[in-house]
Amino acid sequence: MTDFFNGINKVKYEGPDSTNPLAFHHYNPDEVVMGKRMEDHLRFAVAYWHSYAWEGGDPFGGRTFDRPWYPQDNMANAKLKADIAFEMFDILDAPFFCFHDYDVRPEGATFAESTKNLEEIVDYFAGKMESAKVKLLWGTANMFSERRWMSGASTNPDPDVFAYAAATVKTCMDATHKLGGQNYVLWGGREGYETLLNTDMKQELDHMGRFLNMVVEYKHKIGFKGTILVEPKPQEPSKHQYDYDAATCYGFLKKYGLENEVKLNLEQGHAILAGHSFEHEIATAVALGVLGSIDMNRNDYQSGWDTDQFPNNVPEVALAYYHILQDGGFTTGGTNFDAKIRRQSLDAEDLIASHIGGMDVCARALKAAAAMIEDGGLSDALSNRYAGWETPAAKEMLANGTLDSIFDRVMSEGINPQPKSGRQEILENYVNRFV
Ligand code: XLS
Ligand code: NI
Ligand code: NI
Repeated sequence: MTDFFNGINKVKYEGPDSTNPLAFHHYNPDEVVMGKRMEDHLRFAVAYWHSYAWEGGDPFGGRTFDRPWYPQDNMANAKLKADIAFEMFDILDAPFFCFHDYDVRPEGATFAESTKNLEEIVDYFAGKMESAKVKLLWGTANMFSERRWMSGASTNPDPDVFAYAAATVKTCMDATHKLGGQNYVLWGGREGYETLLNTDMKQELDHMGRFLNMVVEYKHKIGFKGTILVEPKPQEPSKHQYDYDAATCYGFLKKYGLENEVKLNLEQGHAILAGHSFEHEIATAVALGVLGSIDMNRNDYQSGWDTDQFPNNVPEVALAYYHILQDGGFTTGGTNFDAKIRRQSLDAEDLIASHIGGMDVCARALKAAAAMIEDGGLSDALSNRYAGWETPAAKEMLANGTLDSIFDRVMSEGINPQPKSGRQEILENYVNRFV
């Protein structure tokens, strides 16, 4: 045991009336919601990058945190960081974590050295995971921080960078596989452009499509049973990113023949950056059959960048889980807190409290979503609104109609549609009863 979390005990569920700030007030892992334990519904993950690798810097200033595992450029500190991370997983009773290669190992002077560092830390994780509860929700490669990635990874104009990216993803998929990861994520950090003046978009998209096919081929080759996930984001760090949003990603997967192999990891803040709501992105993925997992956070609505704050808006999160539950819930996916404490939140206690808050908000949201589903008010309203499509004439029109035959029917039957209320306010008031 390190002394980093001295004085902080394992977090327990104490119920909504408890005044203990380091207890769960709503997240009760064993509580059964719609026939399933809350922990098994929500599948929470702690994100290594925000809680341990990020040092509190912003575009205007450097690190604000002071952690015993700094500087992060040597293996001894990487292991200390892992010790403390696993202590935190235990304190939170977190079922999952997620990481990039770059978060967990020091960058080497060469590719071979970086790989050796990664393998050593993966063995270290594997040793810890033998006795720990925590499992790996997903692994990924950071192909955006180092200078070599400045013009993209698989979309880089330089084939040597494409090669470096392919080799990097191989090592990260191997690491994920070895640790029993349930998914592998690709977020295209710099897969996009700064200006079209220097960019051959068609060539870059073709390269990205070929790259993702290689990922899928490798998954099958090594027998990785997890899901390959692409994470949409419209911009930042690039001015424009190819994986703009769920619908754009689906078009990309379709074009490159991957729509049955790859699903999406949707992030609340990225949905907001794309000008959507989170439930819009989730509903789109559900409609297209590609919902995989979520990155739970929240974006500040005033600033135009990815602020990665912990969620605190139950009504918004409830609608997100409503669509997830309607889709049957997560299979390999889960709720990853791709969220960080503010740079003024310096203490170990802040790291714990932020996750408690996020977990409690999601728990309340899940319960509200489940209550709406069990009550059936929204699905009844939908059935009523689309009831006309259940009539034989409507079904026949959809199955066999042509513009000619439909024209004839409109003329002969004198069809004259009568508008009906969309009842939006009544439905909003309904939701308000549950959140
Ligand atoms: C950045 C992304 C990133 C991915 C993993 O905005 O959210 O954190 O989730 O590379
Ligand atoms: Ni993310
Ligand atoms: Ni993000």
